Amino acid sequence: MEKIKVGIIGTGFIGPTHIEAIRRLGFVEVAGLAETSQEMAEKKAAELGIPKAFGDYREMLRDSEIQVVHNCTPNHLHFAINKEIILAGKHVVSEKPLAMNSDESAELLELAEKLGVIHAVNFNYRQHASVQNLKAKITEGDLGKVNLVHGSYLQDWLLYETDYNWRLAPEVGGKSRAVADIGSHWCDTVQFVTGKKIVEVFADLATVVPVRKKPTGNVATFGAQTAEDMKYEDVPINTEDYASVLVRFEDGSRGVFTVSQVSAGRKNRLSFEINGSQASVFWNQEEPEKLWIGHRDKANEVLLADPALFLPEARSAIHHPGGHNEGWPDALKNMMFNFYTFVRDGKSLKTDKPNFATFADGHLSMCITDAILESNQQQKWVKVLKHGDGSLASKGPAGPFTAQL
Ligand code: SOE
Repeated sequence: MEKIKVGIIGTGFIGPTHIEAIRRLGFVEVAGLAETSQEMAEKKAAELGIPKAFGDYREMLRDSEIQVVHNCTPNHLHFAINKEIILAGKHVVSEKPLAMNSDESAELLELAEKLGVIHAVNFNYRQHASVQNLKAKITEGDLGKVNLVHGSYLQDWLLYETDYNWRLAPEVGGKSRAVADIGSHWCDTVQFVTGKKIVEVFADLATVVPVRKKPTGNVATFGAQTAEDMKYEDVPINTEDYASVLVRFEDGSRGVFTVSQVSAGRKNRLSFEINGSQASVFWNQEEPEKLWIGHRDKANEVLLADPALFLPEARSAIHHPGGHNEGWPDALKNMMFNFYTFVRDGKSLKTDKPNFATFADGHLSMCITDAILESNQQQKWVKVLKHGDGSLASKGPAGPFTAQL
């Protein structure tokens, strides 16, 4: 059988992780990549062993061999490039956030549905084997009624005033930083496991480091700075390093989460606790094989990920026997596997239920972010509205992308 042919736009931090996950599938081939210049594209294609290099992503969109395109560019380019991918009739996997605001994400969702392409947004944390198993457990009623959901997503890669990255500039990263970048993952994961949508928020945001020292060169996400980068200019920062958000779910249940990119020692700690009427659970992305299960009338348990102990619905998400721990790259591989089997099997989002986050989830995430920003500004509860009239009126194409992911 012919392999599905894929093109990747952007090869900073996240693009190569997509490429690696795709290559583990076996039935999908990364046929091309696009970068900011022909020279850069050829250099990256040689490094990553990809046959076709494009200095202009639009040329790649015109290549009839390419069936699916991954948008791994910086945030400010997501909307326009996603739109062009859809208009080129290709299936699309986009990095989050889908766009710069929920009007734009509404437009993308409507366009993708109209043109019938398969659309996915890379909310990868829901693809961890233990998270898939937890969803099945909650659906079976193991926790009873879910009453409370709380947790945090903490990182430390922006702790120092000398830490700088394109995500800090609102015109590139967007008007929300910590909420859009990592709060979006927390919300997606807990909405996925509980099966309940967040409908109202009350937020408090803060910029802990108000002025940063920007190196004169580009710094990739999680990238260490070298001696050559040591020339700085002072820049004022007006996106949040920190947020705490009270949330209400559609059935009236409550929750709260904190996000921070300035918490020393916390590298990529997405964690949540769910308290149900019969039992509780706690999960932490940095130790993804463990699910703590809390009881009132008997000893608490830790369920170590093990196919023999998982519910049948979650077994396809775990690939090794218990104790052979799986982690972040494996969750990303599950995301790609679920997307590409959907494409390979000729399924349609109109009739089949996907096991990956679609542009509908990406749009919901944008609506939550918009509501959080409004709540912080107005210091009151704000409803998560699916706003955006979805008008397909054209916004101009993206132009060349210049920042590094
Ligand atoms: C940076 O905060 C980042 O790379 C996010 O952009 C990713 O979505 C998250 O998975 C890890 O951290």
